[in-house]
Amino acid sequence: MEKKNCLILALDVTDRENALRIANEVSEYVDSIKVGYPLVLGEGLGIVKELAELAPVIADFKVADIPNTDRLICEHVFNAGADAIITHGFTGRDSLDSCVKVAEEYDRDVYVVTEMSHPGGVEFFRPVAETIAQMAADAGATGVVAPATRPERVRDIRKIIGDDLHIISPGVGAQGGSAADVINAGADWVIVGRSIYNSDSPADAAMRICNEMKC
Ligand code: FNU
Repeated sequence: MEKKNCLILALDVTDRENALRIANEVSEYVDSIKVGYPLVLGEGLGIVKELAELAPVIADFKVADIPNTDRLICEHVFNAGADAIITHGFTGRDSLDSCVKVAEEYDRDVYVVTEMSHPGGVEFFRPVAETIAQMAADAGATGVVAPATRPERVRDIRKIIGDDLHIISPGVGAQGGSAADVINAGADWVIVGRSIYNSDSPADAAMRICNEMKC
């Protein structure tokens, strides 16, 4: 993904019409559009191809299965036109290796969740986040997902993965995180959903976040 605005739109609306309207309105401000279960379960995987005409698509399926199932999921998602996939890491190195292998075959990207951004994200992830980050680096992932709600954790994770891997960071706005703070802590991109798609003017909301980050 090319870094222009350091902003990724989390497009968690559930219908095609709204999704395409919002994506069109904000496309000049975002480097990528992240889709997940809400939109894909609502409209089907075909929505990925339509959105990919506006910006590269990250498929946030938090893949978490055995290597063979992970492989099948990644193949489907990349064939559908996604540029990148988000996977979990707690399933272990063999599962992650399977996703990275498919991504290499398709020349696409893999991001691994280290510690989630919501309050419950500390319960089980906190003790293993650094180990997962190290595994992501060892496995040759493109980058990791780390919480904008805890910039100090983004700093910790950056120390582990070094400068080669990217950090994409959700939790800005609706979850309480600040875009500027987490970019200063070492994130490459912020991921923002509700603060943009629930705004009366998604384009203005996206522009304000870009101005705040001065990326
Ligand atoms: P918004 N997301 C997240 N925290 O919020 N993929 C994580 O730790 C994580 C994620 C996603 O709060 C979440 O599913 F790994 O409305 C949603 O799509 O700005 C987006 O990031 C945040 O949306």
